[in-house]
Amino acid sequence: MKRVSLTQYLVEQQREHGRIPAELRLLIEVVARACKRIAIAVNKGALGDVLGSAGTDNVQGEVQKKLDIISNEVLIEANIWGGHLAAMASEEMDSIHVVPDRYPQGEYLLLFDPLDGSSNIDVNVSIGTIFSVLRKVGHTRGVSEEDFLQPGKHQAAAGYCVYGPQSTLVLTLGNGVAVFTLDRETGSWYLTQEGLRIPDDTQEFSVNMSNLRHWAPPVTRYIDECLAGRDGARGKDFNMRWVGSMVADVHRILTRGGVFLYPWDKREPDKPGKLRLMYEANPMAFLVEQAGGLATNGRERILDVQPAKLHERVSVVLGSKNEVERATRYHAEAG
Ligand code: P6P
Repeated sequence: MKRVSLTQYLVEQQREHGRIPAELRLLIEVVARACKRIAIAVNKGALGDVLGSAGTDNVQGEVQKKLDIISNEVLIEANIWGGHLAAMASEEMDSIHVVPDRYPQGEYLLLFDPLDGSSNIDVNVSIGTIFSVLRKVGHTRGVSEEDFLQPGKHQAAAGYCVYGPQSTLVLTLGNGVAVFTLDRETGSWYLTQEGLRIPDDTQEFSVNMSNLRHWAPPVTRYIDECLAGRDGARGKDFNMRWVGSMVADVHRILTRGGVFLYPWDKREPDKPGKLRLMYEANPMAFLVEQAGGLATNGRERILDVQPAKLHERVSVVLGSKNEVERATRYHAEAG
C-alpha cells in the first residue's frame, strides 16, 4: 500500500488547502528530522553512553539527564540556520535562544520540551519531545522573551513525538490531528492516522495517586467518585493509567480517550501546578481540543491563559470532554 509521507502531507496541506505557508512547512519538517535523530539517540540506550545524569540542573531546578541536553542541542542545531525561526525557547534553557545575525530570521517562534518524562529514560519507559509554534507578532528584527508570552490559542502548530514501541509524531496545524509513524528502514515519517477524535466519555483516569492527600477538594471529590465506581455517584467503574510521561499519557488519551490530571497541590502551594504552560500544557491542549476534547486548568481553558513568564507552570485537566467539564464544574462549585 502506498503510504503518504510527512513531506507529501505537508505539501498537500500547503498546496491544496492553503493551510500552511512554506516557512511553516519547512519548520515542521526540520523538527520531524530532529525528532528522528533524538529517537536514534534514545534507542541506543546504554550502548550509546546517553543514559544517566549530566550532573547539571535546568531552570526548573531539576537534574538534567544526558539525553535532555543531547535532545536540546539536536533541536537547536537543526533549527538555527533555516531562516524560518526568529528564536527558540526550551525547558532546558533559562532564556530564549535568538537566531544569530549570521543566519536569516523568520517569523516563527519554536518552544519545546526536548525530552519530556526523562525520569523514565533509564528504565526504558516511553518518553517524548513536545513542541509548540507561535508567530512573532512584531516585524522588527529584534526578538525578546515578551514575544513568546502569547496565549496558547495563538499557536500556529503543535505536536509531540513519543519514543515508545514505535516512534510516533502527532501533529496539528489547526485543522485536526494527524499521526505519523517512523519507518526505521527508510528513515521516513508516514501518515498512519488522521482526524483523531477523543470520545466524549471515558472510564479511564490518569493521575499520580500518591499526591491524593495534597489535592484541593474539587480534585479529591472527582477522583473519589471515580474510585467509588458503579457503587457511587458515577454509576460506572473506572480504570487508572499513569505512565509518568505526559506524552505517553496524552497519546493514550488521543488514541482511546481518558482524562489526565496534574492539579495544583499543597506541596508547593505558591506554584499553580507542576507542568509548564508554554511547552507542555499549551501544545497538548491544542492537540486535545483539535481532537474534540477539552483542556482546562480547573477553572479556565488552558489556551486562554495569558502567560506572564516563559517557564510558568499551570494546573492541567485534559481529555474526554464530559469528564473535563465535570472536574472543572467541581472547581466552580467549590468557589
Ligand atoms: P510525577 C515528567 O517529569 C513530567 O513533567 C510529565 O511528563 C509527567 O506527566 C509528570 O512530570 C510526572 O510527574 O510527579 O508523577 O513524577
